[in-house]
Amino acid sequence: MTETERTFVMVKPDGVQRGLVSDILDRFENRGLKIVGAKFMRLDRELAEAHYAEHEDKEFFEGLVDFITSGPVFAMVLDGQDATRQVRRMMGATDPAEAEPGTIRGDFGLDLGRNVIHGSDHEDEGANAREIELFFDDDELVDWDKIDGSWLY
Ligand code: RTP
Ligand code: MG
Repeated sequence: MTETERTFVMVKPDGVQRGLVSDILDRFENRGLKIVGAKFMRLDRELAEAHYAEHEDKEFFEGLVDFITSGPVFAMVLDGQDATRQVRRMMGATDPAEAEPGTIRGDFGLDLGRNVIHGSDHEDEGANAREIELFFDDDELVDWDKIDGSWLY
């Protein structure tokens, strides 16, 4: 059986406002990533500050928290082979101006602050587990197998 991992992904308020949730989800499902959790929600400041704690000393932190709490988000947990890194590749560079066409940010991102999507950092070991735990209770995640689990993952 192929080894898989879980990763945390979130369509940001700009992506929700622009009606991009289904397109983004489509890309991940088509890529073979399996949904194990999903939640439409609005972050309060406490959750937003905890989520972006690594940036708390940066000058853009307040604006980032303002933005991410400004409207609903679509949070999800995806499972797949090398899922964290693959999601980051599909998202593209942080700054949409630098993101390759064909990536989510390259196709939809407006600017650095409104870049449509968040995914756990694959270079930060533990980011996945930390973010999944921050956003989801254990009983909100579903452990399930695709019908032919020997080659579909
Ligand atoms: P994210 O955490 O949102 O998935 O984005 P990322 O890993 O690609 O980028 P990160 O460095 O973690 O930055 C988090 C978010 O902060 C905003 N940002 N603004 N200089 C700036 O004004 C600046 N730098 C980063 C971006 O919206 C970025 O997604
Ligand atoms: Mg980040």
